[in-house]
Amino acid sequence: MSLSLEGKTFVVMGVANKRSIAWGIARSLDKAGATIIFTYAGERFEKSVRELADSLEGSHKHVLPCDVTNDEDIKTCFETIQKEVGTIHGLAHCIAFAEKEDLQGEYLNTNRDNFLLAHNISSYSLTAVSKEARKLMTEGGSILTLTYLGGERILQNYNVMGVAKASLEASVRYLAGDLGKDGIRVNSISAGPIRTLSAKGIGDFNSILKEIEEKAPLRKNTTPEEVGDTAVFLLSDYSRGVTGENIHVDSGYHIVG
Ligand code: NDP
Ligand code: N5H
Repeated sequence: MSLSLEGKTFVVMGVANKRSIAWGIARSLDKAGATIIFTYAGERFEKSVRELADSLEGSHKHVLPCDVTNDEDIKTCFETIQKEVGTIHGLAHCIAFAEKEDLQGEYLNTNRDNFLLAHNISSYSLTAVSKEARKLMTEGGSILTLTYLGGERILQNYNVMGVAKASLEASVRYLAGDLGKDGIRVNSISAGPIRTLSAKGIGDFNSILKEIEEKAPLRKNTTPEEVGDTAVFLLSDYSRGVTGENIHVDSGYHIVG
């Protein structure tokens, strides 16, 4: 067994730009020799995702639309993959959304529509894409999603996203329970804060990063490369005994009281 992923194909969902955690995962997969299929939501990102895909060492020809709020989109996307590629060996789900107004103040003020939107995109979507991906994972494989510490404890301003991440983490366990018999593992990475497009406009992001530098056991912030390399481990057979797990790639911050 080797950590080479040559001959293996993975779907990476959620590259918006070069700062995206999904892009860190894609770079690590590319280094390991894997073939990557990219999916994006907004049309405005198609060109940039294709340019990024072309900038990698390997040849990654497939860049497909997939808005995870739309069942038809998900079905069409995976049918296209089935037709054009066939078997896949795993998937990295790097997608979340909540309305900006809900990422400040009191969680209590979240209205029903915004609660459902955050849960739809950030949690249910993992279940929806896993159902379609399973059909193409004829040799077994590994599904991965991204979560944050705010799903385990209250963190200021994370609010409805924390509740959605708790739901996502529970989904990881139930999906692991369902898919284990098909040789498919399901895990999450809980990443430390990384300055991405999603994190843009968060007022006190600098002070959050500073606190981690001061308090985390490793005294440094998390990089997309660190998340990418753990993703390669989870997507490879080296982690063949691991499922339903949440691995913190956060310089150890979550153990600090
Ligand atoms: P990015 O902004 O780079 O990525 C977020 C992605 O979500 C975008 O590519 C966006 O696609 C996608 N997305 C939103 N709505 C939809 C939709 N309806 N259908 C399909 N895709 C959609 O941010 P990150 O890399 O930071 O986020 C990736 C994941 O990492 C998220 O789950 C986030 O919660 C998690 N995470 C981030 C941390 C951080 O500090 N940055 C820490 C811990 C976890 P598009 O732009 O095309 O709409
Ligand atoms: C405790 C914190 C700080 C509070 C911030 C919360 C961030 C939540 C993440 C969600 C995904 C951000 C989000 O939905 C932003 C959108 O409302 C606006 N942005 C967009 O629409 C852009 C253009 C697109 C690309 O973004 C998305 N998501 O589609 C948490 C931070 C310390 C860590 C963090 C940033 C965690 C995380 O989960 O991302």
